[in-house]
Amino acid sequence: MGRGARTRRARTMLLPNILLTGTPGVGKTTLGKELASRSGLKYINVGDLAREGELYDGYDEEYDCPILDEDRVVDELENQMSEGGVIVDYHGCDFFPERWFHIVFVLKTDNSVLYKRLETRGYNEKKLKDNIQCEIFQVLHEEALASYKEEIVHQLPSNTPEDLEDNINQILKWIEQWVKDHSS
Ligand code: DAT
Repeated sequence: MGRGARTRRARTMLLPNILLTGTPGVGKTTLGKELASRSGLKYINVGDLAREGELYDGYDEEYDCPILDEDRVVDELENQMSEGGVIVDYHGCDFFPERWFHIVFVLKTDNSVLYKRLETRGYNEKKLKDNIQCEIFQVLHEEALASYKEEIVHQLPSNTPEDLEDNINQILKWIEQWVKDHSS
């Protein structure tokens, strides 16, 4: 094999796309950033992306927050997602193309722990109650199961720093295996 062939192969190394989802406050950002720094994958926070690009479609008066323009978010991410190697963090998952993700993690946190985290964020009573209910009814787990193949959807406990470390190590191992399985 000549040098050219080797270089070409190195450049086309495949990397997986990972979706981190779950109720606000379960630890998606914390896990996503740490995972990115240890794996070399790129971390994208969809909430931040929308804010920066003003990817909104109106305002929700009841929930007092802008409404995400899902189509524009998908358009904005399409190129990067088709290259691979992206960790996406968002508290919703039914509007992304199913083909984007090789694995989906739904983080879950005990109610009392989540309540304290959201209280610290200064959420008002309604927002606190809605988010705790979202967690109790496993809304994001159901949404993930309805949107992706069951076998790629995994729940991860996210209560303690030990959980965080376990989750990182488990996902790093998964990435390593995925890369091995997809290299020729
Ligand atoms: P999300 O991105 O899901 O909204 P976050 O990463 O901002 O959540 O985390 C919310 C808060 O909880 C933040 O103060 C960090 C803390 N946290 C996250 N994961 C944790 C864990 N496994 N153990 C203890 N605290 C955690």
